[in-house]
Amino acid sequence: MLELYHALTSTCSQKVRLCLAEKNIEWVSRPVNLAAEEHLTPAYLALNPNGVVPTLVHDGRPVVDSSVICEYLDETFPGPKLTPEDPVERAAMRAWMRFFEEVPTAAIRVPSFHQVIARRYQALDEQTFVEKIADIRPLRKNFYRRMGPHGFSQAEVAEALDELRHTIARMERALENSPWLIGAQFTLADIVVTPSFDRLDDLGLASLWAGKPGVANWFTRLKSRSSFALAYPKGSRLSEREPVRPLGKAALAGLC
Ligand SMILES: N[C@@H](CCC(=O)N[C@@H](CS)C(=O)NCC(=O)O)C(=O)O
Repeated sequence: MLELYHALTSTCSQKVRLCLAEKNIEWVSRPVNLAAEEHLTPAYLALNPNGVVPTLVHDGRPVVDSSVICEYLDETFPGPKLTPEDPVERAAMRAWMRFFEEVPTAAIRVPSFHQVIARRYQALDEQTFVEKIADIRPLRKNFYRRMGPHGFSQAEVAEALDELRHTIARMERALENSPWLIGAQFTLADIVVTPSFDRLDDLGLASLWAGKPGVANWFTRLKSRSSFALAYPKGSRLSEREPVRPLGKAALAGLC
């Protein structure tokens, strides 16, 4: 049996749902309510000591980390191959995946939390926020501490947007003359960065790829694949659940 512990709005869970849909794999959904801190319970921490979603459990054995899970699924299950045969292309795909983890996946958390999730905590004082919200998280304690109950500083938001712009510019060079990041083959590299684009769109930041036709057409092609609708059922977007606070002009202009 293949079980996925995940949350609808979690971008890391969305990566894995896209991968499962692309490979036509049947799976059992184990929803985890992040707002209710179900990912911090002893039972969940026994599966995933990082206290984050997603976690895949295959015949009782847990596999953690969304990109690792995607590679595991592609190696283990039949269906369309999402990894190139050619070793150099495979290395290029993995280099994109590492870059996406290091740069845009980390950067997208800043506007997501600043524009939406921080609002949940705005009534708390700093000390209560640190004790009750930040310090209970094994992996994200310092990220939450940096954010505080009122969101990130304008400078931190501007820095994150700068990293996202850099990512988009780099992708544009790869996608100018090619449908997918590794050329003709749709691969895990395309999958793992897609949720960051959908999140930017959801946060009202699609203007970041204005004037970048390679990236814009790539995202349109991606959204027209049948896997996209399957991976994003109703309720998968933050804006469907909570208000999105628009960013200040200074952060958008990168002036901070
Ligand atoms: N590197 C991990 C990161 C997973 C992650 O950060 N998940 C977020 C949701 S997208 C989470 O569970 N956050 C829990 C929290 O904020 O306490 C992966 O890719 O699986």
